[in-house]
Amino acid sequence: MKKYFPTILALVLCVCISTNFARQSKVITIDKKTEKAAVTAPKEIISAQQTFAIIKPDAVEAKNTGKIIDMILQDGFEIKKMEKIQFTADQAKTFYAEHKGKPFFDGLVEFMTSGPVIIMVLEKENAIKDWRKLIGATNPAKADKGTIRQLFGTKIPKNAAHGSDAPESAKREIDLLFFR
Ligand code: RTP
Ligand code: MG
Repeated sequence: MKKYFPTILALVLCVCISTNFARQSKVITIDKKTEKAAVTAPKEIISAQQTFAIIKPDAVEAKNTGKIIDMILQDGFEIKKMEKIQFTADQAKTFYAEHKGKPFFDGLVEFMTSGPVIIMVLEKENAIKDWRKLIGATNPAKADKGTIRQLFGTKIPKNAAHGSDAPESAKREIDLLFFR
C-alpha cells in the first residue's frame, strides 16, 4: 500500500486542480447558426454589485444630466432604476445624517433641496468603487481630469454627483429614496 501512496496523492492533486480550473476557466459555447465558438465567463464568476447615485441639483440645472448618463453607460454600468425627484429637507438631513453637526451641514441640506435631482441604482461588478472613481474627489478642484466632478462640479458643495461609499450605505440610501 505504502508504495502506491505517491501515485494516489498525485491523482488526488490532479482531480483537485482540474476541478478548480474548470470552475475558474471560461465557458465555450458553439453558436448553432454560425458554428462559431463564443467564449463567456461562467455565471458564478460574475458578481454584479449595486450602488446608489445622484446627479445633484447643480448638474441638473446646468443641463449636464445627459452627458453624465452617457459617461455612466460608457463606463459599463447598467441603470437599474432612475427617477427625477426633489429632496425634502427631512430627506436631505436623513440622507446626510453622518455629517450632522459639521459646519457645512446646513449649506449641504440647502443645496440638496435647491432643485430637482436624478436618483439612480447603478449595477456592475465593483459598482461602488468604480462609481466613486468615475465621479472623482469630493472637491471638484482636486478631482482627477476627466472625472464627473472635475468636468461638471464647480465649488463645494456643488460637485455634480453623489456615490455611496460602502455596501451598507448603498443599501440604506436605495431603501431611503426608492422605497420611501
Ligand atoms: P457624497 O456623499 O455626496 O457622494 O460626497 P463625498 O462622499 O465625496 O463627501 P462627503 O464627505 O460625504 O460630503 C458630502 C457632501 O457634502 C459637501 N461637502 N462640503 N464645505 C465642505 O467642507 C464640504 N465637505 C463636503 C459636498 O457636496 C459633499 O459631496
Ligand atoms: Mg459621502
